[in-house]
Parts: sequence; C-alpha cells; structure tokens
Amino acid sequence: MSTNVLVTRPSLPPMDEYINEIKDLWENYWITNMGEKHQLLQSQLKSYLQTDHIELMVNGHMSLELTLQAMKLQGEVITTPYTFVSTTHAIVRSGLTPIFCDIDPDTYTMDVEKIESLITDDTSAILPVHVYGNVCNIEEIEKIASKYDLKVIYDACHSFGETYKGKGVGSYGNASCFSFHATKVFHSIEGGAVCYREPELGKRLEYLKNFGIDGPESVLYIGANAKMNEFSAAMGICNLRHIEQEIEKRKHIDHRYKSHLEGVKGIKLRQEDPNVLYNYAYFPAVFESEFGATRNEVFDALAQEGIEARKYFYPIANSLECYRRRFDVSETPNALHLSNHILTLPIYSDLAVEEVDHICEIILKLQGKRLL
Ligand code: T4K
Repeated sequence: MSTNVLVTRPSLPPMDEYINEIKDLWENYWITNMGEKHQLLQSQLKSYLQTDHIELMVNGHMSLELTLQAMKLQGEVITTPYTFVSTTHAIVRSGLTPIFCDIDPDTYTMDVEKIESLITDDTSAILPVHVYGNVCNIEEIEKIASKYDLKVIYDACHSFGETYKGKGVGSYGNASCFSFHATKVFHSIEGGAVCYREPELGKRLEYLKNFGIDGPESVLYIGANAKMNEFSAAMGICNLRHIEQEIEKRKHIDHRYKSHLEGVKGIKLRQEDPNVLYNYAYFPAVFESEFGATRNEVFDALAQEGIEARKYFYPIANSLECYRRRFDVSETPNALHLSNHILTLPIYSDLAVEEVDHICEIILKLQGKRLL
C-alpha cells in the first residue's frame, strides 16, 4: 500500500500525445491571445458540454467574476456559503453583496424553499453551486428567477460533463461557469469556461477577458486578463480525448467506496438523482454523531496512514476570517452542520481499488468493524 494518497491527483495524457499537440507552437510562435488551440478547444467543448454559446477563460474564478461583471449586475446576489471560497470572492470582488441562503441537508445545494424570503428590491441574481456535482433544483430556481426577474448564474465548477434530464448542465440558467483546474475531472492545467444563453453576453465576456480591447487603438471596456493560453488549451484538447474513460474509472472508485460504506451507521453518502449523469468529481462522506468517531477523528486516523482526505468545505464561506463580522453563520445552520461533519475522500482515476479498500478499512476500524 502506498504511504501517500492525496485527495486528488491530476490525470495527464500520455506525454507523447501532449508533445505532439504542442509541436506546432514552435513553428507558428502564437502561444496565447485566442490562438488556434484556444479556438479548437472552445468549439470541441461547445459540443461536449451541449451548450449554444461558450467562452473559454483562464480559470473558473475569472469565469465567475467576469460573468457577474458582463451582466452588469448591481446590489445583492443570493448564493450559498457551502462552496469553495471563490464563489463568494467573485461576488464581493465584483462590488456586489452576497446574501447567503442555507442548503438542503440531503443535496447540499441551495435550499429553494428559503430563496424567496431573501429576495429584496436590491436582489439582481441568484448564484447557486452544483456542489460536488450535485445538480441544484434547477426547475424551482428558474421559477423563482423568472417570477422576480433575476439572473441565474450557476457555479458549475464541479459539474463538468454532467447532464440533467439529458441536457448538459451548462445549458441551464443565464450562464454556468466551469473550472478546468488541475484538480478537476477535466483540466487544462488552469482553465475555465462560461456557457451562456444570451449571445450579447458573449461579446462582453470576450472584451472583458482581454482588457476590453476592441482594436490596436481602441479600448471600449475596463477589462481584465483572463485568456487561456495555447499550452493550456493543448492540454485540454488532449484530456478531452480521454474524458469518457476518466469518468468511467472514477465511477468505479465511487462504487467501490459505496460497496464498503453504504448503510454503515452514522455515515451518510450521496444519494444519486436518477435525472443526473454524474462525473464523480468528489466523494463526500458525512460522519454524524451515531458513527461513534467525529469527522476530525476520521481525518486524523487517515492522516496517520498517509492518506489526505480534505474538509471541503470547512470553514464555510460566511465564517472565513476575511468575512468575519460581516455575516451571521447561524443563519445557515445546515451548511454549518455539514461543514463540521463532512470529509471528501480521495478520488481520482488512477486510484487503486486496494487503496479504496484500505481507506474504508481505516474508517470502519474506528467503529470496531472490518471490511466484509
Ligand atoms: N467554484 C468552486 C465551487 C470551486 O470548487 C472552485 C475551485 C472554483 C469556483 C474556482 O475555480 P478555479 O479558479 O480554481 O479554476 C483546489 C483547487 O485549486 C480549486 O480549483 C478547487 N475549486 C478547490 C475545491 O480545490 P485547494 O486549495 O484545495 O488545492 P490544493 O493545492 O490543496 O490541491 C488539492 C489536492 O490536489 C492536493 O492534495 C494536492 C493535489 N494536487 C494539486 C495540484 C494543484 C496535485 O496532485 N497536483 C496539482 O498540480 O483548491
């Protein structure tokens, strides 16, 4: 058994395949600023993600920030605290105020029953997160958004390649933002994309990701730099060729964990929604008090054996130091409870099933049990 298992490990294409893909960069010297590989990956992803429109970005975070800015939103954005800090930062850094909605205790996504009570005259958008690839209650969110004339931007950073009711997750809402970070199911080293509904949003995103430049002597908007370079795009092109095997292998790992941990007293695992085709990006396990060992004790027991589980997402965004005294965590009790009880266990395509068995053995031993 290896002594160091991390929560995730990037998949890399065969080295020759990548070298072959980047060779022509030494011939044409065009290595960034929307080159050929950028264009190719963008069109491949448009089709893979089943979206009408897509704009590649340098990462998931800038996809979120620039989408909020391209929509010219103002005031308040209703969002979830149960996410990676990027979601909240994107709202705040765009001059908007996050209003935190609690989560559903089973899906960990925004509790749609609580959204309407948070809407004020200042609300301009809803920004839910398909956390761990758990798809939000799309129908209810769309209903509320159209009733109050709000934009919907999904943080889809965990849901690359997933479908809901047969359609790509990125085709829902006004826009969906994806991350292609090295730790994701699909990556371009660093990278991201915005899938969006209204074509005019794309034009603004194109400007905003390239300083607002309209031509050599014309700058129309106060943009940023969020372009994906050609080496990243080449990595994306290679990884996309292997994506089906990547997801299939992850599914196998996920099912292996479930074969050991499903039904164990005090452990709560994700219940799959039959409408969703999952990507198995994360393997979250919740350790409730009936388990007999706390989440932190499980974390420590694994760490002692060289296994790095992660407390994604602890602490929750509305309790982070940088936001202290600005928000009240007691207003989102389900998110707070979950963040104190959850562990994401290692999952990546090359993780050996023997490692999964070993991890489960360590966990079950805490309850005095052994693998069957
Ligand atoms: N919205 C949501 C909901 C997100 O989860 C994220 C990112 C974003 C927005 C923003 O998207 P990006 O701007 O990042 O594209 C990691 C990732 O850096 C981050 O992308 C991800 N979410 C977040 C959930 O996880 P850290 O701080 O936990 O990363 P780090 O460096 O601790 O790495 C995690 C594990 O991966 C480690 O065990 C080591 C392993 N690893 C990592 C890297 C970078 C490798 O084996 N190789 C590597 O190259 O944030």
